[in-house]
Amino acid sequence: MMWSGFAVFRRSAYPARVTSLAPIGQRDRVCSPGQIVRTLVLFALFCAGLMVASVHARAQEAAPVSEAQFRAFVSNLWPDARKAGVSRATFDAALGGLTPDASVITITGKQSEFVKPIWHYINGAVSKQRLERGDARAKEFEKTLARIESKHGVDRYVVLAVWGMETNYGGFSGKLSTVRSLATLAASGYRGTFFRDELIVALQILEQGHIEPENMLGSWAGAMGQTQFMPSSFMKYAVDWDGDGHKNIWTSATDALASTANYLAEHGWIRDWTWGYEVLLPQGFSLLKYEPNVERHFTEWARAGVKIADGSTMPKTGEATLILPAGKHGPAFLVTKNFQTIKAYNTSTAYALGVALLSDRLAGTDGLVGKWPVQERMPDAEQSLEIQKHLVRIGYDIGKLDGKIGEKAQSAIRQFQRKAGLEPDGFANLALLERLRRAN
Ligand SMILES: [Ca+2]
Repeated sequence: MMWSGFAVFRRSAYPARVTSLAPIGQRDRVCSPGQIVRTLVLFALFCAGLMVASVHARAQEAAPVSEAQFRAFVSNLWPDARKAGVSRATFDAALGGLTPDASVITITGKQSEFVKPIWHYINGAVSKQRLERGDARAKEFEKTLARIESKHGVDRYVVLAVWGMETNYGGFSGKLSTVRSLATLAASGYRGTFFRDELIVALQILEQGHIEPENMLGSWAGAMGQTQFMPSSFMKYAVDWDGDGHKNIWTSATDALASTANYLAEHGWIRDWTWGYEVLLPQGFSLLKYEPNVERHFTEWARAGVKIADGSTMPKTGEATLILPAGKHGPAFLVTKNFQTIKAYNTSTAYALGVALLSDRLAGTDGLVGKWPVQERMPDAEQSLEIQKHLVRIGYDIGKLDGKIGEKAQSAIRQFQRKAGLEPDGFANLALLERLRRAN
């Protein structure tokens, strides 16, 4: 559903978001919407697991679209729109007289300039401003959030945190015309038929009368409103909570909150269950024995001496996975399947952890007990690419060679560390790069 990355673009004056990007360290723009397009390559560009692109994604720029091409595209679109149940009146109201938006084409080609470590991203996610605004919104929507939680089974603070991460609790949802953005990308042939298909769904949404064309606004890649749903996600998951007959994720905060809860519930959120916990690992804890990213029963983690950081009792049922997003010297977390469900919104681990930690803070808990290893020397994009190339040379599958260390690369790093007799924490710092160079 969503694309993220928006925040990133915003910085450069583009109000859009693409797949999961996150902005890091900037006032409100921490991340964006997500999921969906996970099949699209963009997400890989924007959100790479633990390192988050902070500026622009390394992407192939879409081809420019002339007005003549755009008009031809619109003419060719009509038969398919009609088959999808779109009336001529709706079609003309949305697309008549429309011109391509060159700024959308430009955004697709922005290059990634650098990557920032996860703690910059997390600090932006739980910034003072975001917590204060979130607390105010929690009060304002207290009763609605409770009812939404009761109906959909999703923790109200997680719903609130997603809203905060996506659009700063409805403060910024993008001001571009969704139809124009999608039509421009589709006319360009960018990413195959993805944007053309989304455009037809956007027209169906207009046909159903949920919103007027001029108010169907969002980010450059088509993520709409306060939930940053792509049209196809809107169709599947949007909810008319306030009962006015319109699924209005643009200007109805309660519709947006309920739609987010419904989205998470439909993606497998386990009712009344947590996303996970910050944990403390005991002295001598062996990552060789208890490798990260392997699911184990909570009781097994307890037997290994792992404790919940705030002193609460480990659950007696259920499974969790250890994640070390900044390696063995950073904070450690046991995450449940609900953490994976947050990733349905945006596939980035950094994003999911941002939502999770923001939700905890909004629920009134203290901040992290563990400290981020801020003194670490971290690789820039070029050095991250070098890390990937070394891993490939050694024979590991790291996914896409893009200078972003994602989950596949981390898995490869853990395998390399294990072979080299190091603790397999999967953390890509400069010490790892030096070790890889010596492994030649
Ligand atoms: Ca409504």
